[in-house]
Amino acid sequence: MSEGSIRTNLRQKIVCPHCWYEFSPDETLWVAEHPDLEDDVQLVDQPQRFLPNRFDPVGRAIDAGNVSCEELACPQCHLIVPRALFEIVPFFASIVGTVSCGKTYFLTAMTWKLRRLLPQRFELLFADTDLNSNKKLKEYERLLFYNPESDLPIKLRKTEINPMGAPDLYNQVKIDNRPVTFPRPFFFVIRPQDSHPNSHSIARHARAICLYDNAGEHFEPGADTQRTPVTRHLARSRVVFMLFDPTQDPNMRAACRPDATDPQIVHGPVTLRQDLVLHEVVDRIRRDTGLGLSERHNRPLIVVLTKFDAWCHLLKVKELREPYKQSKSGLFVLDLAYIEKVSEAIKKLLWKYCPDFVASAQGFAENVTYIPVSATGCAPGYDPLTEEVLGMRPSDINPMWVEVPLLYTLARFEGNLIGYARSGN
Ligand SMILES: Nc1nc2c(ncn2[C@@H]2O[C@H](COP(=O)(O)OP(=O)(O)OP(=O)(O)O)[C@@H](O)[C@H]2O)c(=O)[nH]1
Ligand SMILES: [Mg+2]
Ligand SMILES: [Zn+2]
Repeated sequence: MSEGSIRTNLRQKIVCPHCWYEFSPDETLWVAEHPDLEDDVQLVDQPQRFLPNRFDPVGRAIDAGNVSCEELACPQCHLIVPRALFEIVPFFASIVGTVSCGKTYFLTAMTWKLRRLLPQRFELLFADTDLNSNKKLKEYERLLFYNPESDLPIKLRKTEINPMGAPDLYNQVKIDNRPVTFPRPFFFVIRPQDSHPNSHSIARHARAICLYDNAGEHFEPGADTQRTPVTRHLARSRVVFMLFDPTQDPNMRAACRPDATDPQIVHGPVTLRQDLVLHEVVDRIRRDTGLGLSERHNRPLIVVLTKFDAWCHLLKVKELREPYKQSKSGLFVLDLAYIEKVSEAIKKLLWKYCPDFVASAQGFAENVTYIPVSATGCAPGYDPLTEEVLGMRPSDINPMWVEVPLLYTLARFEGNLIGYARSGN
């Protein structure tokens, strides 16, 4: 995308959200539009990518069939890079955790909530970068939150690990003639609306958010390789959301049991080593960023405790109040004092049951915050005959605090999109 190209306000360096290659705008490939220009050399059933030397009057590249083109692609992996990433500061976020800890439910509930809350309370737009992104996530949002059959229990599928079985979750490309599998990111833009105090400088304040929904197996030792670099976003991420599921921890489960009704605690419990996932993630970040063993990561680590509805009695509260306050201007700000008070209480609780996990988290990152969330606000059903944990009825779903991990990170660490108040309760 060199002279005569479509935009003038391009970022100097772009990071590909698929393969992590960093490139300059003039290395950008375009996607051919002419129907004869099929079969890209690195991708299956995709139009050719090309480095343009001709542009039309509005700056679109012209392909070898004389057709003006729209889409842009990465010079290394050839996958399409949304235009937003050429103009807006990227914000990569990693969601990490064991199998079944609640990553996909959390991601779905978070994006659903942010779409509504950000315009209503914060004068911010939260939107898909284009119509094609986020198909899978929108389907999940539809099933949980816009389902006309709201009394029929629904269960989101486990995140598939076989790329052949889930083309909507993975991209397979050839790089240097070798097949490589990348997880498909989800893309959103957050930007100030007209009435936001920073609406005059959208380019500086907006963020292009890239999120990844890995399968829990991807965090097992040996799962991230040159051919399957499925978690390399960790090194680029502005924040790591380390999901911790108290129902998978035997000590917390035992403490919960007297008052619990959730089948994940009462029946057929699953115990998984969440400390090992944290160690693996820390090792990968140290390896890919060159962070020394005695150094602490300078990006925030948010320990997100999932399924709060199932263990809230351990904290002796049933519900968390909304962590927002309305400022004099009418705009809402984040109540940091309250979020940090809750974080301290959760840290204390976790320390009681899993001191090794807390010590590892604190030893890894300079900023660690503990945030409880519930993606569903209710327990899944249970079939005693098959001993299977079932789904939830959409009409019972009522998420709690799912948006708080991202809003807290943006407010504290990412410029002036979201205001916050620290004092008082
Ligand atoms: N009680 C309760 N259960 C939840 C909640 N969120 C998820 N679950 C249950 O946890 C199970 C696993 O959730 P997923 O989001 O699919 O887990 P995951 O981390 O994506 O798992 P993988 O895709 O296998 O890595 C679901 O089937 C739900 O029954 C919640 O907020 N509360
Ligand atoms: Mg999943
Ligand atoms: Zn790439």
